Amino acid sequence: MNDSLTIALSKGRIFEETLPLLEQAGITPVDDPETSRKLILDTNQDDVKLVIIRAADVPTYVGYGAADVGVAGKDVLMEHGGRGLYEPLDLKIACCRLMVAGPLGREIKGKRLRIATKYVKSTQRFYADRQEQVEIIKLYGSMELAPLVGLADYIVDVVDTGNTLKANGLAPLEHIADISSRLVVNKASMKMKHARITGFIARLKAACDR
Ligand code: PRT
Ligand code: MG
Repeated sequence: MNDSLTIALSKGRIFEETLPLLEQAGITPVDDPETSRKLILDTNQDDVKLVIIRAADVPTYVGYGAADVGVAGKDVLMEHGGRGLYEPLDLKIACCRLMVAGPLGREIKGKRLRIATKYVKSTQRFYADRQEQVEIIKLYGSMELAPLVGLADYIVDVVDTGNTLKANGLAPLEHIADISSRLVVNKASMKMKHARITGFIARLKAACDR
């Protein structure tokens, strides 16, 4: 049986923070994705490959089985819904908070709030739970700009240090969820490559607990 392992990762903070965990699990990439143009990276193990994709695409690749496992932020998983995926391990990396943010001290009363975000589903759920009607404007990035130019009253975005908000005259206002990155596993791979994948999960878990 083919027991190869394909691991989906995104460039940037997830790659950087997953790398030490992979190394402790015995997997070292041969190329550096920040300098290589390759989208499929070889590792020190012949039958282990890394595929480098956009953060928001990781659940899709793993859900369809194009990668066996992957690392994705909980923010991304909450939007995706998790179809076809197991989420066996909190890697406790790339930690941040999903927040409502906006200008301090602005009184908005008597009208329907406009919220700009790329996290449409999480935003819908948050305001629905509070039985508040809001208008959600879908953006793909630079959410901080929206309240500055009158596109929206507030934004929903992930916040780490809060420096980006502050630099734009905004502040975190309401906490929606604590976010960290999770290992996700394709459900069919888990069945077909059970020993391989449970072994991989156990080694990653040991690395996280260290
Ligand atoms: O950047 P790109 O458009 O390619 O994709 P992406 O933004 O989805 O990927 P990436 O690599 O930026 O983020 C991957 C994952 O890292 C996210 O899904 C989160 O789970 C997690 N994470 C942790 C963060 C942050 N911290 C974070 N600070 N993702 C984004 N940010 C943004 C934040 O929104 C702000 O604009 O980084 C900026 C700096 O944050 P402050 O608060 O430290 O100023
Ligand atoms: Mg980003």
